[in-house]
Amino acid sequence: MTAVWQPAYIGLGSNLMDPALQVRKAVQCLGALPQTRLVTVSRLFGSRPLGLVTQPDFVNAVAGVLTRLTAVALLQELRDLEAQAGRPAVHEHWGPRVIDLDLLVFGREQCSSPDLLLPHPGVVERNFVLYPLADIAPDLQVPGQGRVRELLTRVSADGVWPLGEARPGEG
Ligand code: PH2
Ligand code: MG
Ligand code: MG
Repeated sequence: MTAVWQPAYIGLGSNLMDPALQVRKAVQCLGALPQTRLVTVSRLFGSRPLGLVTQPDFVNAVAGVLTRLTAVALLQELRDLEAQAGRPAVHEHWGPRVIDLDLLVFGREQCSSPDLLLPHPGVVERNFVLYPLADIAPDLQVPGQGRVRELLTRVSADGVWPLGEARPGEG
């Protein structure tokens, strides 16, 4: 455990077994993690699957927490939550999943060990990460990458939409 409280951002994704419910349940679980406080949660977004195209649409969101855990300890907690939610330890790469919890940003840490990449490479590449992140932290400086609102201008808005609003192209 580190002595100071660190802000961390966690990406949530699901495309199986009532994805919106899976994401909401996972958010509740984040709020119950040891040495951790849930601070803020983005809206839920629908998103077209990246990777295998023959899988259901995803629901994605991002949560912001304050934690006294280390990045490695928090990552382990996220893996435990994934397993509790019924996600098999071995699954198809880029395939469908009940819940995916990715540690996106942890304080100002930058790390590229085989186990832990910080910031998560998906932050700058994936609109289904950046749109929810911009919902709660547009001014966040992603270590080594830039400010969220600027990163957002580099990705397309294609295939990501706030849930509850009409899907683009559907009027
Ligand atoms: N996660 C994946 C693979 N593809 N596509 C969307 N839209 N959202 C995701 O969270 C996602 C994905 C693997 O983690
Ligand atoms: Mg992921
Ligand atoms: Mg993951």
